[in-house]
Amino acid sequence: MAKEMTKIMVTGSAGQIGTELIKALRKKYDAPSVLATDIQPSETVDLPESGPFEFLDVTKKENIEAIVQKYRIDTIFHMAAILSATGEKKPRLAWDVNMTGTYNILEAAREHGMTRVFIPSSIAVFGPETPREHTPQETILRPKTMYGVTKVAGELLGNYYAERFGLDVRGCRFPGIISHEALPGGGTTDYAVAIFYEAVKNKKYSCFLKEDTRLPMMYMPDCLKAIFDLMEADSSRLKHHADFNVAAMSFTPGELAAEIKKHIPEFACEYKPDFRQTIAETWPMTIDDSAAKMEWRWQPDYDLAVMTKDMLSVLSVRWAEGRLNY
Ligand code: VAH
Repeated sequence: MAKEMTKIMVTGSAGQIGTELIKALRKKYDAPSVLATDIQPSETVDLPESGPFEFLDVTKKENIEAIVQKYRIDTIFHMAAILSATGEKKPRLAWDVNMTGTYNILEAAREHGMTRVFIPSSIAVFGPETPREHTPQETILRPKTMYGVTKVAGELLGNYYAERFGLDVRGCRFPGIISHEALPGGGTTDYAVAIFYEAVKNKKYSCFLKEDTRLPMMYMPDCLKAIFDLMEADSSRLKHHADFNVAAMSFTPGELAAEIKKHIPEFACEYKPDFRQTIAETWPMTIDDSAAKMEWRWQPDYDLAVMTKDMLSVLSVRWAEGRLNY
């Protein structure tokens, strides 16, 4: 009988995915059994009051141990990470949080015989030597960012714990994620979040990537669907562990701007590439996610048109009600 996910902990709960993962987990599981944690103190974290919160610095093993014992955690969604752009400005911080943090989480899960651990990976594991069109599941992983280095190492560590210790570690290589809850947090793909806020508020945006920079992207509801589908998949069907390619759509800033203009005709976008252009050009343009489709029936629901309509409708209402907070 597969062990159940009953006492759940989410790290990085104030982050872009964590913010919405907490709400989705508390909706699906028993809310008091879903513990939100983050390095930001509770008073600064806009988390739903529907469940427990603890301050957690994942680089401190003793911090994790105390919380895991206090709440008898059996499942961890380890979302705490420093993303690509911030990681290039603060590589030591990215290494400490992404590597020491992930090692500490895996060790705690192993020592406590936990049911399952989710560790997100990223298309940032790929580099300029990787085929950029229809990037394969098995291919060259030579990233050119510290974030990418930590994500490759995180996948390898997760796979090691799965094969050496039998720990049920699962993870996806997420593309850029777009959402209307948490504000952009230091990612190279975050232009695709900021552009919506700027379009609603100012009807214009200055993009830090070139107009024709194609990147794989995914709307938050599909990101959450991938996490739930993978974590609830029958383990006997899984041949991979912590490194599934997943895809939903691929677009350029120019294509996204054109889609926004269908709803806001006066919207204007200019392009002023910065250091993040160099990062983006080392990443894939499209992804082959056939392994995820085969092993756990992955299937996205949102494309560029549907996502754009949804993002603009949510943010326009928030702007009209004076709640945009951007
Ligand atoms: C970043 N949003 O830009 C993250 C993501 C594929 C990129 O991992 O760093």
